[in-house]
Amino acid sequence: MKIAVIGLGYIGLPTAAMFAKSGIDVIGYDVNQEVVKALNKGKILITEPGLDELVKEVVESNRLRGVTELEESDAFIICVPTPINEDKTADLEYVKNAAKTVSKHLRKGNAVVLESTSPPGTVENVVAPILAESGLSIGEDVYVAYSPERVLPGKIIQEIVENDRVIGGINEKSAEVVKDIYKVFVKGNIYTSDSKTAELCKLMENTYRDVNIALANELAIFCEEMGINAWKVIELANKHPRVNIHLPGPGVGGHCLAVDPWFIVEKQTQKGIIKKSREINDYMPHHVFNKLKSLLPDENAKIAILGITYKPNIDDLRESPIIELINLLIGKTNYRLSIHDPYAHKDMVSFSHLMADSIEEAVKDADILVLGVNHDDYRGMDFEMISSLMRTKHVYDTRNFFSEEKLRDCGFKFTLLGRD
Ligand code: SAJ
Repeated sequence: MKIAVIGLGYIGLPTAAMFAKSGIDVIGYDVNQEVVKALNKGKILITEPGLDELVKEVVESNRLRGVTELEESDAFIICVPTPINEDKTADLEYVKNAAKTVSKHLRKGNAVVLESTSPPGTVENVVAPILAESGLSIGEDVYVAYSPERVLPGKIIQEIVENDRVIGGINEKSAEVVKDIYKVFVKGNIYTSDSKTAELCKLMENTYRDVNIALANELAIFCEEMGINAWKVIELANKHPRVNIHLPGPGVGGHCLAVDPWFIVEKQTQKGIIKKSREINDYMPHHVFNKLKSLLPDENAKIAILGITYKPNIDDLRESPIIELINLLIGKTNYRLSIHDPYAHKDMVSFSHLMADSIEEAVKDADILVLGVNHDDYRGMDFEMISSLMRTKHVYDTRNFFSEEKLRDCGFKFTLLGRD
């Protein structure tokens, strides 16, 4: 069997490598020649724990190779991005282009799988008609299915194998054929359904989290008005066996939770809680911005921000709420800013001149330290030393991460999102 993976990003590359590791002949196709060139040297241009070793191994054993022209294969797996347009609808250009490329190489008996997160109906109404241009009968000559990725960035190698998987076929035969393909490396259960159900299932997984986090954020804002600790409320409420409230914070980032719910909203005639939740979560950086302004009435103040990625211990800045906060501070105020993040490199941001090389440099002469993301690197920080460097000893914790007691012992004022 030979498998072609189209799109060698965070999902395509590990998928290609996993099939290759299972002994299958795999080609990886990407429109970006740099990615293909690197792959053929056994190298990757993204950061994901364990992926570099895995790719090196399968490239060296000639199981995986990068191509700039797609070739005939038995199965084609499309893993291209689905960005979001200005008007919050899905941009399906990459999916359409990938499907067009595949349709030129299709033969009877092939399978085509879409993994890209897409609005319900994409496989049936967008991908299948393009594949039909090959002249083959979709569902009979060519098996077509949707199979969403569910992996958590930072844990992809483990989760791609262990997580349960949903495969939604354009018909039953397609679902069964594609299930047999993924069986070679997936250890989790594989469930089959139709393609629209699988598409919406993927979107609802992330929407469930987004709505739940919006609930926590609404609670946080309410608790700040009431002087109640939202984190404590959630901790205690979650002792109930059927309650699982997520955590509040400065907003929701990443290319999944902050985007996928919109792919449902775009198809809804009656908008409701899903759209509202997106708005609540998108408001959170503004909430933190307003809080900072109220804490620091003098715009000569210096703000040190620690942690800017969209979640802890990864280098991904996509949709990061802290970047949004920084842009608000730069665009609308005259505060002096100093920013630190052990994962974000200077060349990844537009405000590289504000990036400090160390925590010490960031907090020097600052009037407030804002914790944006709870990276492990910030555990056990030496607050005695930090207090000697700051001009005003004040910490604003947006993640309930630091020990308030320890900070107060070092003479800090402590402000907690969701309480103060
Ligand atoms: N966040 C909160 N409160 C919480 C949990 C998260 O504010 O209680 C924030 C985080 O700080 C972050 C954002 O939400 O900014 C998203 O983080 P995440 O860890 O929830 O999710 P992602 O976007 O990294 O990955 C999600 C995962 N989906 C689910 O857990 C349902 C992953 O399994 C999916 O594969 C991925 O989206 C995707 O590609 O769709």
